[in-house]
Parts: sequence; structure tokens; C-alpha cells
Amino acid sequence: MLYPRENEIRMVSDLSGIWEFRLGDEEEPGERCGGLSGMGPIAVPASYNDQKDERAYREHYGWAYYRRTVTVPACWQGQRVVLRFDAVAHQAKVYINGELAAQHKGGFLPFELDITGLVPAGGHAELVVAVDNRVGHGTLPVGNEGSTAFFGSDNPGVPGVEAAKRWRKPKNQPNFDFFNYAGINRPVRLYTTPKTYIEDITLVPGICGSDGTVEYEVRIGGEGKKGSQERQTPPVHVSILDAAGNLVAAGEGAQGVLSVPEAKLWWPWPGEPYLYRAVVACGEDRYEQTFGIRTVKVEGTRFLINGEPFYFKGFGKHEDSAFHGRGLDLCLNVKDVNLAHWLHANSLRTSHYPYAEEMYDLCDREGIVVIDETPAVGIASVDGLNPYKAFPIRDHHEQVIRDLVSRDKNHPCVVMWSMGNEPDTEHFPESAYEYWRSLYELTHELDPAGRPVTFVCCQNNYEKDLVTRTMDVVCLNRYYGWYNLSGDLDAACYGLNQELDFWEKQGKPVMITEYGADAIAGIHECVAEMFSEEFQVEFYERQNAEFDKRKFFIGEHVWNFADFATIQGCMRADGNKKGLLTRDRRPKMAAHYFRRRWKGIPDFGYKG
Ligand code: E8X
Repeated sequence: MLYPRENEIRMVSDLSGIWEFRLGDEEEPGERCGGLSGMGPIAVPASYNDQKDERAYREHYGWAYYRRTVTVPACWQGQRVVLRFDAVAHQAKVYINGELAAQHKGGFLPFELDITGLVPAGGHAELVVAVDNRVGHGTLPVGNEGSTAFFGSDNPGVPGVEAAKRWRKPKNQPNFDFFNYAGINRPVRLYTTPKTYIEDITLVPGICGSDGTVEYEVRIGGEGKKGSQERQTPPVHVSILDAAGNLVAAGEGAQGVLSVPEAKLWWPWPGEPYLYRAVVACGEDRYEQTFGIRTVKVEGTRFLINGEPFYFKGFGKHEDSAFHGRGLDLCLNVKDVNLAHWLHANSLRTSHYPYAEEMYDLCDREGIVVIDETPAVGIASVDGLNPYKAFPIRDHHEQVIRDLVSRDKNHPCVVMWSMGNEPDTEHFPESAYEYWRSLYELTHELDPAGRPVTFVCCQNNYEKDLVTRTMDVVCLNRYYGWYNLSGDLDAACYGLNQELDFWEKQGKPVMITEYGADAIAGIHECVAEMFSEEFQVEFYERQNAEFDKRKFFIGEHVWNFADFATIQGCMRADGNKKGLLTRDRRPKMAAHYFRRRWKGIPDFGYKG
């Protein structure tokens, strides 16, 4: 799905601003929705949870309603008009003048509807968006449902599930460690195309000696769609421009392979992340897609970018900030990418969901390598249930992977797909193998560029886990010395090395995608103990020394880039404090430690 871009043909109208809003309840809105009352102001895009200091906003469970008037300018007459939502968490129903016009499940990928016939040029319409924030066994991310997991005690004073059903109103029970921010978290736009339009563009770069190659495919939609009755598909022209706007290659036809002489490659920062533009024309329509010429490949235990062995230095993070919640914050994205440079980091994982498209564009131009992750987090056994049999998530998970690859396939910064985070691969190993291996094969089929595919494995019995070892890259989340062997870094290093010995035999590249310790900024001790900044540094110093001894070990992603909001709990002091930085981006001692460490580690050839 192409990102809305204004040009000499296409127009875009951003609907960001102050809309009307009110909380609803669990009753699902039907085919009609109108006449809403009791509305108040809400900023779009942003999560609604922190925009009003009321428990109902923080702990809402069910539907909420957004409303505004949309206008289609008269000068758009004769154009196709599309309404696009970049992300609405977690489920949306869209009403135009009270009539249901679209619905979408999934809170982190775009969806759109053609409103040409619904709102005439020069006309207005009432737009209502109903948003459901509930998570459960059928959503990604996964929520617990009526589980005893939250009570976990047979103390007579603590109610069990049956008692809870009687007196406790249902609430979200996220099976994931980030606050369940919800709402219209990313921009909403109207945009136009001609009636025959460029529907999608796929660009697969390659390297041939000193030349670049670009295998392209353009899909045409609307009246000129291949085989449509209305009219023949107009000819397709593709021009490749370099960063200075010089024409370096051109071709005719909806698909083909172009050669770019003496190509400048896309390299991770501090190399040059060189970008080209593919200018596509078909009939009246035009669209420009930036891309980079680079290759990605796993060879033995090495992760090659442009044929060179890459070492991941970076972090998992969140789309998370005060007031905006999970809402798009362009200023924070720029600051975070500049902080990545300050840290001498070269990569990040979009934990635990696809981020806003604007962040990938930024990473493309700033040379930050991205592991692109789905929202499949929390697929874990609860109350003895086999999630792969009991949870109705498989079809939705496949759709999410299809939409993720379709949206992000042209980004040079995206070098690997992560199908999910910390699923249960230990208690039902055969079911886990069937589930994840088939999704692995689907992901490979969907990506024309053939990027490596993985998922991120949680602290588990790695000998029982049958599927992690079959991924292109083994991605481990390990917390030796924190969640287990707590505070004992000698034992932690022993346990870590026991496991690294196991992985050494698998012949796969291995990276750590999460390791870390909560450190509450300002707590300091001469003798480092848990929750102090000194312990967080020692935790990393000791474990990095072990990673440096392993040739097959290709990267270190800390957890987390910055402190972030979670649901309240006895193990969360105002959220998760494993950040190298505080939530308002102030460095802890560990940030200065990694800035020194990563400055001394090259992006390429660190492990030979
Ligand atoms: C943590 C992280 C959490 O924030 C992240 O979303 C997923 C968790 C560690 C799990 N990984 O809790 O800080 C480790 C479980 C060990 C029993």
C-alpha cells in the first residue's frame, strides 16, 4: 500500500487536529452510528488514554467514538478520493454520514476506503470512527481473558475467576509489557488519484559488479486495471533518479529490470545511506518511491549487508511518550534517531509492533538498520492452554504479515522480518514448530527481496524449543542476572555461557535482541545492586565480555532504548525502567557506557 504523497497530480489533505470524542462501552456499534452526544475534544493523531486525567480514560475497556466533518474540495471533481488511516488501535469501524463504510482489525498497519461515491466533490460528510481497545486471545497483541493469571492466589480474600465474574467489571489484561494505548494513533488523510492509478510499486535492488540493478513491478488499479472492462491499461514508464535528480535509468512496461551504472549503495550510518527515487508514470498518474540499492544475506553465521558481515549495535524501543501515548510524535522520532547516532548505534527492532511509516523513512535516510516486527506478542500458554490450538489468531497473524511486508517492502532500512516476540515455544514444542515454521515460509514467499526471517525467542528451555533454531537468525531475549539468578552476575555469566555453548553447535548467526536490567535514574551505589545505575552498567559489561568471545554472535540489542509506560504492577515502578535513557530521553550511566563501547565496535567485520 503506497504512502499518501502529494505531487503535481495527486492531492493530500491531512485530517490531523482536534476532533470530538467520547468513551463508549462494550456494545459493538452496528451498521449505523450517528447522533452521538456528550463529546469532548481529542487530539488526532495520539492515544486517547493520557489526554484526560480520568481513570476511565486510562482503564477503558471497549469502544470509543471519534467524530469530525470532512470536506471534499470542488476542485477534486473527477478524481478518485481515498480516506486512509495509518493506524487505529486495535479495531476500527468507519461511518460516513452514519453508515458503516469500512472496518479494520489490527492497531499498527494502515487501511483505506474509496469515498469517491460517498462524498461528492464540493461536499461535506460526518465522519465517525468507532475504536475498540480490547485485547484478548484473538487479537495481536494478545490479552488474557478471565484468567486466574491475575489473581494467582488461593488466599480466601483474593477472588477466583468465578467470584471475579460476579463482581469485577471486565477489563483489559494485556499479556504484554507495554501500556495498552489506544485510539487514532497515526495520521488520517484524504488523498486523490486519477481514476486509473498506480496502486502499488515493488522495487527489488541488487548489485552486479559496480552497477546496481532494480527489478521493478508496478500494479495499476481502477479503470485501467489489467483486464478491466473500462479501458486498456495505459503504458507504464519508470525513471530512476539519483540523489541530485539526474536520470540514471529508465524503462517501459509494468515490470522489468533496470541497470544503474556505477551505483552508490545504501550503507548503514556512519556510512552513506544513499537513496534513489523511482518515478513511475501511468496515464495521468505519477508516484515517486524512494529506495536504496543494497543487498542482505545470511551466509553461514554471518549477516551480510552488501556482502560485508554486519554487527547489530542497538536496541528494542517503543512508540511511547508522555501525553501522546503511542501516538505519532515526529519530533520524538527525530530526537530518537539522533540519540541513536549519539549512542553510535546502527540498528533497532520495531518492538513489539510495526512502527509509523514516517520512522522507516527516517531510518532509510539516516542509515539506521531495522528489524521489522509484527504485533504478535503474548502468544503464551495460560492456565495450561495450548495457545496454538486455543487462540483464534492464526488468520489474523497471516494477514498482519501480508500487510506488513506489503507496506514496508521497499525500505532499504528493513533487513529482517520478525514474525513476533517471545511466543511460547517450550510447553507445546510441536504445535509451536508447526505454527511458526509455516508462517516463516509464508513470510519468505511474500517478500520479493527475500530478506531473512526470524522471531524473537524468550527466556526458555532452548533444548526443548524446536523452532527457534530453524530461523534464519536466532534472536534471543535473555535476562540472566535479572529475572533469573537475580543480582548474581557470576552465575548469570555461567548460565549465559552454558546456553551460548548450545547455540555454537547450531551453525546459525545468533544475536541478543533483549537483555537488560531496570535502573531507576538517580539510584547510585558503590556496591552495585539491582535497580541502581551501576548495576545496569555492570550487567552489560559482564555479559558483553562473554558475547565478544563468540564469533557466531552477530549483534547486541539492549532492552530498552528508553524507559516506557506499562500496565501497573508490583514489578513496575511507574513503568519499565530498563531504558538506557529515561522516558524523557535523559541518559543514565548505561547510555554513556554504550556510547563508549559502540564507538569502538565497527559496523562491519567485528567478528571477522
Ligand atoms: C521485560 C521485557 C518486556 O518489556 C518486553 O516487552 C518483552 C520482557 C522480558 C521477558 N521481554 O520484562 O522487561 C523476560 C521473561 C523472563 C522470565
